[in-house]
Amino acid sequence: MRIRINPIPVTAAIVLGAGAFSFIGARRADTVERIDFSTTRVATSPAYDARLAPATRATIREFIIPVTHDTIEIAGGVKYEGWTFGGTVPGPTIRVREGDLVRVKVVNRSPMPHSIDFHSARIPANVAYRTFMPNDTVSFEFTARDPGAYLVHCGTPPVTMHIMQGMYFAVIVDPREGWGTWADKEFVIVQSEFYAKEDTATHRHGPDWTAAMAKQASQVTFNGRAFQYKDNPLKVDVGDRVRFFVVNAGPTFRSDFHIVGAIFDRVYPDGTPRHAMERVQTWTIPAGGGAVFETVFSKDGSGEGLYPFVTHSFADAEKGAVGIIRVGTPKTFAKMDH
Ligand SMILES: [Cu+2]
Repeated sequence: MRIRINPIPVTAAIVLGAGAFSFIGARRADTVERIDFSTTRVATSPAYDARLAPATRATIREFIIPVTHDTIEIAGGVKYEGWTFGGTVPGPTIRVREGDLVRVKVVNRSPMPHSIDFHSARIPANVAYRTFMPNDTVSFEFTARDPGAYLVHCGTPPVTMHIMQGMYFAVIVDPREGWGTWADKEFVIVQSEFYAKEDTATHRHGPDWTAAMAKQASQVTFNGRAFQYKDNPLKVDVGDRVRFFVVNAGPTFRSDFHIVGAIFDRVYPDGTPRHAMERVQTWTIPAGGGAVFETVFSKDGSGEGLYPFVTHSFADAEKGAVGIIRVGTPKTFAKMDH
């Protein structure tokens, strides 16, 4: 049981890292961490930075999330007029621990109404997830009771449009006692699809509603840009145990997550340790769902080399949902054709 001692007023906006975490006997004081998405941008060049840092030891988490309309790159050289949380697609990953108090303030800095929907919260949707106007804000808080890998998205109708425009990111809620296994590297991967059509005058791309209703995606991506990890592989070392937090934003397609040349030692559907499965080749994540995958690139197994990760729904992989994991520094083959 968590016991609060001398809680710090949230209005003080104190940002404390792990070094400032204090113990008093077996009890700990609440510490507050405030993260503003407008100043915490994820690097998107040369690829969206999929590496995931551990959660800090703060127990009260405040997030300020601006909604913006921004130009994003959904494939090499393909500029798209998107809608975002925090200026990137996907927005930054929120990582907290089971039991943390999560405070959210969303600021609408766009010219049209939007909203936010946290799948990780148990909360009255009509209040927290209401649509709000330009220059307005919405604030709510919830206790992260349920460990998992969750989707956050805009829920303003038509929801398909707001998601296909780029309004989503991942929330990771670590189990209170951890995942039970050590991970040398952790990555977050958000699958989503775009329905883009080009404005022939500006060469910029915008949404194709007819294509979206016909489920005719133009790109299917990992972390918002087609094929980006084919050109810029995720790098791990030989012997690493690697944990992937995979969230499927959709809006419509499923994700059949698979690593060519590896077998998942563990899969946690929904990212819940209670759902643990062992020795899995492929696992399907529904639109609006998430899962945690673990594998070991051991020397006597999936050792040094290149390992494509895909959605095994291969028509979608052909449209961009394929990347490479580079284990060690393989010299025998420089390219993979998957
Ligand atoms: Cu929206």
